[in-house]
Amino acid sequence: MKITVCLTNIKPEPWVDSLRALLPQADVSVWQPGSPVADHAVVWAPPQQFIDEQAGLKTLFNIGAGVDALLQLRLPPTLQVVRLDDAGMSVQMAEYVSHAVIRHFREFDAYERDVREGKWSYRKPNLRADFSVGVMGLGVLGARVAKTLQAFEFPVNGWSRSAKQLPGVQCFAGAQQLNAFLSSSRVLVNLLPLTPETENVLNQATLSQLPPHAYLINVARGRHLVEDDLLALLDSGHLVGATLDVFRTEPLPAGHAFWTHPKITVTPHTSARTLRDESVAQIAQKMLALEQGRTISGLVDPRTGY
Ligand code: NDP
Ligand code: OXD
Repeated sequence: MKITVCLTNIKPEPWVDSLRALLPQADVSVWQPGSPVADHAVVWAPPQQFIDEQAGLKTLFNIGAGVDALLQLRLPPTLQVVRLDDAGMSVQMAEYVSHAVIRHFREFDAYERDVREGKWSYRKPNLRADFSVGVMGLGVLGARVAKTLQAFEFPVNGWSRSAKQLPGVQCFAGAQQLNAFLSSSRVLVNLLPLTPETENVLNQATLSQLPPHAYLINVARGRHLVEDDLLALLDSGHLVGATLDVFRTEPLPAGHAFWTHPKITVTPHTSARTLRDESVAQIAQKMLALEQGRTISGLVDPRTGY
């Protein structure tokens, strides 16, 4: 089995070493222009030249959960794309989102401000029953986030494409139930994949359906959010704040309004990082399964884009 590794802006050698350790029978190398065609590839943001030269490649293993950037390339119809299936990301996402929800619910920013000013002041506690959290996307990451938030006894809603039943979660599905989902979610968490259907889904019309004083947490992709619509809704007071991990342009450009906005918390696309050991273990197992003719999870459906 021949494996090629093509990672843009990531050092490939540690990935090659880990793959060699787990698959000693395989021929693993770093892709260079003109490299021979491999059976499988491990990729992050490969150039179109890589796809064009590797005609005949069977599988692209993306070292992330989101495949939106890969699907922008011209891919041969026979090439299978496989995304990371958790591989240690869901627990990180659950930590990040729980932190953001609890920080907002318990008003820790306000307490920190008061303490900096030497004030020993109590705030009236928020009621958990008024803090329903709506999770958009109930896949690998969204389902884990929904489950974790229930441990803190927040009412949890979920929205997905197909109808679902998750214990303790009020589930909504499809475009026809989007407004009902939004109007019952005081905190909105976006964990959708970026597809033609979901691009710009966080906009003036949808965010206005949230109850007054709602809060947004976007941890999926920057292109889900219409940035000016968020700013306008924060100015009007309909939304009281946002935690944003992903942006239309990354890194977030210097001087962008989000950097210093008093109601916005920014993190540098770090809510759930790819963990090399877990990812290589998952990818190696899946390569062996494919070589033995077994089916694997995490295959991307080119028709839905995720
Ligand atoms: P999954 O593919 O497991 O889940 C996607 C979910 O979104 C599914 O529940 C799916 O519905 C739902 N969905 C897709 N399209 C629509 C639609 N049009 N309307 C309603 N629901 C829809 O993905 P993951 O949970 O693994 O990852 C989600 C995203 O998180 C990734 O695509 C990536 O963009 C982002 N991400 C961000 C990271 C970060 O560090 N910021 C790290 C990792 C991922 P159904 O179940 O019915 O198919
Ligand atoms: C991913 C990401 O999609 O890190 O895995 O954003």
